[in-house]
Amino acid sequence: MKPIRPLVTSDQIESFEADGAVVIPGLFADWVSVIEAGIERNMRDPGPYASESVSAGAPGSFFDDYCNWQRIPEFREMVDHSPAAEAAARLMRSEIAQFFHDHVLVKEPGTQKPTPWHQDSPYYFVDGEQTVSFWIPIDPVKEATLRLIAGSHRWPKPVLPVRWLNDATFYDASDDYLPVPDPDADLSLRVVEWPLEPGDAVAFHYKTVHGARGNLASRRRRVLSLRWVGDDARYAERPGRTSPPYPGHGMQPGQRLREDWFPVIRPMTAR
Ligand SMILES: O=C(O)CCC(=O)C(=O)O
Repeated sequence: MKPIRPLVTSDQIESFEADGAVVIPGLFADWVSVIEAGIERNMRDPGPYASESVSAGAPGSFFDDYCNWQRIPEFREMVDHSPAAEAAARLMRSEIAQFFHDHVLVKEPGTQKPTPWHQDSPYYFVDGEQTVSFWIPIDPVKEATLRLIAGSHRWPKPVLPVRWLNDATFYDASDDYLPVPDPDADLSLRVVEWPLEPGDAVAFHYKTVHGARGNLASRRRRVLSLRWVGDDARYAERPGRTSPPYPGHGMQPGQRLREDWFPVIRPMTAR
């Protein structure tokens, strides 16, 4: 009998805790066609938050859209039935995996636009140490892969969030943040990045600083990110409209995210 391999090994959990990021080869290998169909449906029928981050006249396209899982059946399937919830709970060492949102990120061939270095948590209305996103490419990626600054999830202050289109400050109040780092110039920062195959995943903490190069390859770079929180996550206010905004959510600082909008999955085998 073949031994049963755990979804996420102890070594992977320890790397995730130490670096704020870890690669999990093949985690979604059986889900590539589902994700592909979902991305295609999403791009054919974008939602209200769909956005293009390449300026008019510049080469290529960087499409992103999020919060579509309730209307895109393939994404709902990923939330309910893929290994994501169980792997998230294990990585966060959490009883629960609560789904925050889906995010599609497609860089067409010939796109020079890099994804700016950023942390996700300053854009989000959630605080907590138990957080994880899975960045799942469905095309092979090398240079256009996700790049992350190891250990940045433990930095003492958040990094200034910026707008992807033009690098403008995301909130008016910008004093409480560290400047956006440039790890290609500051060699004291250690960048981790991996060439990936379709269905591999990079799991990373919401506070891990990350970015990506443009896509100068001859093939598309289609990615689905699935974002989760754990037991300690609480609603937090930010100095302006967050991304995603979720208008009318009605939550107060310190409350858990409402379960009717952010479903809680209790993976039976997670601990
Ligand atoms: O795909 C990219 O270029 C950036 C992805 C990202 O920022 C994320 O998934 O949080």
